[in-house]
Amino acid sequence: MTFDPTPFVRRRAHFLKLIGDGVALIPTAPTCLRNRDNPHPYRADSHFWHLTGFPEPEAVLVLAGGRSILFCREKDVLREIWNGFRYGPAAAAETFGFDEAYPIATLDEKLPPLIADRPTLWHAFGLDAQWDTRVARALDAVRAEARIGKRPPHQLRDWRAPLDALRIIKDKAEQDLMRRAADITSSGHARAMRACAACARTEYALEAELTYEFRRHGASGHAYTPIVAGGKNACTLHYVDNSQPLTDGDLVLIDAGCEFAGYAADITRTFPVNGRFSPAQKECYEIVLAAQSAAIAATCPGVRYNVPHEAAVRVLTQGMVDLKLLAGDVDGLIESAAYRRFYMHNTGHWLGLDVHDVGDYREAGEWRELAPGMTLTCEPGLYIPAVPDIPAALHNIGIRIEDDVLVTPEGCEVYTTAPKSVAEIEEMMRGA
Ligand SMILES: [Mn+2]
Repeated sequence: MTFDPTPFVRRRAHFLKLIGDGVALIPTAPTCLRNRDNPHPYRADSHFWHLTGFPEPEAVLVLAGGRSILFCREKDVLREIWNGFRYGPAAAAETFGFDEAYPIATLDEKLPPLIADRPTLWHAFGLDAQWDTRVARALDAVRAEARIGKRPPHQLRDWRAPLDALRIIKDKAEQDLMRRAADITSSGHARAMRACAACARTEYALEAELTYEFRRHGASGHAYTPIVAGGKNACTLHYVDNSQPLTDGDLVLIDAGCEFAGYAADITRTFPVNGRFSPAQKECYEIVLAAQSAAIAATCPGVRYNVPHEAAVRVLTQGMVDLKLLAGDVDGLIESAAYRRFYMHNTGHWLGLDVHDVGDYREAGEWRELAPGMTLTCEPGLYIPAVPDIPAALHNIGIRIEDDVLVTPEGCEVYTTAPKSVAEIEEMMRGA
């Protein structure tokens, strides 16, 4: 499959226009050791990836004067025998559509003339202390040439604000990749349900089913550490040990998503270990499902970000009253935030290259209006602790249902399709 640089070239052109006669310096992520000389699998920085699609470490994108310039590793026959293919500057420029490309070893020498006499330097302060130092050195090198008429940029700005604003709207190419990530993740969750019904009766065995399904469809792996939480573990919101046996009669909550071509999916499903919801489990589940339906129905352009959350909270709070978890009138319980005892998180977040993607949630003090191309999760939940004032049948029930939603001109599109209704889940598990 040949790499198509078109969407990346288009994004760079867009950003170049935005910075005018400024210069932007955008490095990719450093490699990171796991222990001793053994690195974590490499992943590019999301901003750098969004503008380049270039997968190698030790690379920097410079945008200046309408041109995009890559600094990257040189070809190296010996290193390539050990660690694999490198593009090298010439092939990188050709393949990824850069106007110029140079060896990364020449960066410190080439940077001062690139930034000299430009009014604005765009740099992400504090993202990487070593990189901050390197940029400061380049600025000092320009200042040292003041007497021959060179001027350093007199305005320093952070490129994260404008790039985040670009990234929050997903273009067509991104929508296609996110749909693919969602499809793979949906089949991973379906596989975990079938495996649970058939034989896999530990949290880690279900995690393995997800990993298998993600990798065999070409995803690079998990987009974030998966949560496979049986029984009361589901009430620990960020439980990631995934180390326990599953118990017949309990629910199991799985929050997992693959990463495909850099893009995250993020699905949560909750299902009975033995394949049949108990009456109490079903009652709770239907409340969360109704809350999610209300939130998805409220997701459309022009609506403020908090509106789907408030729709979910209303349904959940009514449900808490029906379950006798709370007493009082729904408006009052929402007003006093009493519902937070059983629903303590928000109903969603932006989704994209990062699972908790970039982009402001508020603008000028107001929740932001949704617009076509924005992509967010919808994930209401209900978490009931085992305490004496709560009926025992409800103890340790933790439920979350999460799907990935694209805002469209007409309303929204739900990307994710893993079995979700009680009937769909029970049928999927019966078939196993
Ligand atoms: Mn999520």
